Amino acid sequence: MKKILVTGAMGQIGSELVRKLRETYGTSNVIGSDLWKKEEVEGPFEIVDVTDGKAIYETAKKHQVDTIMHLAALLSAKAESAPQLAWNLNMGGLMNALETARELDLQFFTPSSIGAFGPTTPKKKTPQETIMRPTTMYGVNKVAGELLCDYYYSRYGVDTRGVRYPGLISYLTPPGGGTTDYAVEIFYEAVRAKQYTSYIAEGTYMDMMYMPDALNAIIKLMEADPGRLVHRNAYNISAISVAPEDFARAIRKHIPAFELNYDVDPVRQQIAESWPDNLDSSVAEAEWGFEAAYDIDRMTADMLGKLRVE
Ligand code: NAD
Ligand code: AKB
Repeated sequence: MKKILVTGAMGQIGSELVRKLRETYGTSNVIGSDLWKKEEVEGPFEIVDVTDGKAIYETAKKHQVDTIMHLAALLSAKAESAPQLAWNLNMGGLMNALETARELDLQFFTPSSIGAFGPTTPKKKTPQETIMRPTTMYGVNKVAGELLCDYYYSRYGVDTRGVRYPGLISYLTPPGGGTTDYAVEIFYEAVRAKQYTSYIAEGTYMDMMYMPDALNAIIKLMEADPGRLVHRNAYNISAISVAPEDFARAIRKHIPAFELNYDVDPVRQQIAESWPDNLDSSVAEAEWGFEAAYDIDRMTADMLGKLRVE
């Protein structure tokens, strides 16, 4: 049985990952942690600032965990408005969490992103191994983070594993300041106002994934036979390659009056244009059996159903 410490557990991924892990491994075996906590959140939880290495170490030791899932980070758009803070949190926090994993011999997961790629990367069917010259602070952090995780594996034998997530779509916790946030907002606004004004331009494709597929991917990767994992940090995974107008088409099948307008934000548009249209996930499929169950229509039906009920 695993015992897992999750950092950044109040965020878009963490809030759902903790629930899913508790369903899988039992409530007492999953310790959430973040800078803050919603009152209603139940189960073991610690306030931990990941820039404080001692705090991560002591929390992991106190709860005798065997795994860290390190999620605390600043996302792409926020990182672009505070690049120094992003470096300190994204790199400093990762280094601290890896050090704890090394010292206590823990399994380690942290997500990379499509943001690790840049404008010179092949845009379509982006290969697992290819040019990685990102032009954002977030991307620089993600590439450096992937290399650091590989280093901790090859130098110290820490069992580090990761995926390059696309933009994630979910209905429980709003996204925390990324370039792909529009892909969540569009569903909330479709239900609330039957219209959405997109800050990403028509025809701009990026990879997206529904949260259940993203969570299943973590569990599958962490449980995979280590002998089969050649790439480790980090695997391309892909589900739905979409532009804003594709979401509008899918939403109109449920809300025919839905209107999509555009008011493009130059900063986030430039970031989006520097990222791939869709990743090739064949290496993840071959090495640990990655698969995505949700296409755009199935995800749209589920998202709208869940948001209408709330
Ligand atoms: P989020 O912004 O929703 O949540 C991040 C959490 O980290 C927040 O709850 C925040 O309070 C916490 N945090 C911030 N500073 C902290 C600190 N100093 N100490 C402890 N906690 C701190 O982010 P998310 O979307 O859940 O992303 C989690 C990870 O997944 C990040 O590494 C992100 O780059 C990666 N990722 C996310 C997506 C996505 O679409 N959500 C896609 C690709 C990769
Ligand atoms: C962001 O837009 O920053 C994230 C990501 C794809 O990494 N959603």
